[in-house]
Amino acid sequence: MRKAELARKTSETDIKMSLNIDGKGSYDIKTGIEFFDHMLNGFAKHGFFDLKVKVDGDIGVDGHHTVEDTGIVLGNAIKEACKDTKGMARFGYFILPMDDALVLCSIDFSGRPYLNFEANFNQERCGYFETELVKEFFYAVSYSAGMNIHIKQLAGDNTHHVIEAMFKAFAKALDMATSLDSRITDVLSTKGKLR
Ligand SMILES: [Mn+2]
Repeated sequence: MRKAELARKTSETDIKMSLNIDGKGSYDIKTGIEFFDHMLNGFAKHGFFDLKVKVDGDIGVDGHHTVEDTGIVLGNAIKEACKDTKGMARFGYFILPMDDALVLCSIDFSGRPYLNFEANFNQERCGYFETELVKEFFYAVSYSAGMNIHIKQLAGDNTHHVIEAMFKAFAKALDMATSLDSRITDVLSTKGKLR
């Protein structure tokens, strides 16, 4: 089982996380922002990752530090759990529908960070969650995990649906990219090295 257990504490957030890449989709997530919990629950469930997250963040300021720092720790946890890159599929993609919403997510778990994020949200908030933080979250994940992430909204009016489709599309793409393929006997790169 590929697992990671991490803790990160700053003056802004105190985060404890455990991740099992080879899980069954169980989750226990409390970030203090219920909409964000809802998104991470969907990420764990649909990626078949076991994920526990406890965040004590300065949400009295706003959600920025909590969401960004959770992205940093999740990226670090993915990188740590997948430190042995041998046999890993590396690329993953999904186009996920959710009623009106259609979202593409494509990733290369290459060791190189990059985020391309194309979306237009109709709402500034979903509950207490500021929608501009979705991009901050995926930016943090891409940099701390060391992966290319392209996320593109292909359709959708309902902001809740579009964001939820992003988290689920990312989950499916990451599940594919981190899957082990018995045909890959070494590391899937002509350079012979990932990261
Ligand atoms: Mn929902």
